[in-house]
Amino acid sequence: MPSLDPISSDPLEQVRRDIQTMKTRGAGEIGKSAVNALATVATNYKGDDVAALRNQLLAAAKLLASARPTAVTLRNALNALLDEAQEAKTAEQARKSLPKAAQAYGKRVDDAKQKIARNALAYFRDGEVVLTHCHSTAAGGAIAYAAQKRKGLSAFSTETRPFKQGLIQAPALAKAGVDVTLIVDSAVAYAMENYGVSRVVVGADTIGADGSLYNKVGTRQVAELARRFHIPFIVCAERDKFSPYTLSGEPVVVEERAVTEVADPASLPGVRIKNPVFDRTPGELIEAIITEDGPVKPADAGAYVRRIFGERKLWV
Ligand code: RI2
Repeated sequence: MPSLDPISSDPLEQVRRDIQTMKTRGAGEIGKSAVNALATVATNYKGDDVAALRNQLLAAAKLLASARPTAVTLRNALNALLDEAQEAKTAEQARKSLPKAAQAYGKRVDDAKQKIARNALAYFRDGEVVLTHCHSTAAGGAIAYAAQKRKGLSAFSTETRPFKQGLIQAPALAKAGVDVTLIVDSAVAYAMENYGVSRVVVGADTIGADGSLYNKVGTRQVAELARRFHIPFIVCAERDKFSPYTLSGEPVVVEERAVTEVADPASLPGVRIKNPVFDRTPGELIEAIITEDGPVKPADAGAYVRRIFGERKLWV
């Protein structure tokens, strides 16, 4: 991981830093903060040269896109705002339209999560015992909604080492009224065998055109175990989690973060540490990806990505 810059007085740099250090985290929230940052670049621009403003926006978007490499939401969100800047005929128009577009983007993401929760309901029965991994607002929202509509639903939330997002997910589920139990990541097989887990629900950082899922490291292990125990595995993800870059075969970059998130290297002389924070789950282990447009089968992911993003320009 690149070394951290000192606290910056530049608001754009601060947004980048907050994303990189995971003060702002969760793919959807990262996208929202990025569009708001670009809107601020536009409103802070005092000149009347729209081309110069567009160049500033592109440079800002490239800087923000570098903050975290895996969740495609970040680049999808930036591309949407850069499209908007392209539409503006004057700098004044861009100053007005970008904040509106950023606000609309945030609303679209929030609305999408509500639709996903409704679309996912068909996958939950009364008495369902759900297991989830990491903190995903899309997956968490679907579980919370199902708990309202289905009798006796309960959930297991993994701790999610090393960043422990399970300590965000579990209390968020409890707050939403879900009967939730926290387990360590290595207890997943035990929970599947002994606690009656009947469905796995996770979020997504990126979904490739081949239907593979990039999500918090450990998701693949959960999916493999779910297959072993014949437990269906679904993903809750807005459109923006699908990657148009993968249509041309561009590989998804898996972020490796500072090893100090895992352990203090000084306390482990002679030991090398690695910290990949996402992994790839092949589509064959996934029953369906629940989007705001309804369920998408992994085998249909390519057609879906083409339909949503086919003609869009990839600015960053
Ligand atoms: P929502 C998170 O990544 C998790 O991997 C989670 O599944 C994904 O973002 C999606 O989150 P991180 O930022 O957009 O914690 O569903 O590394 O909230």
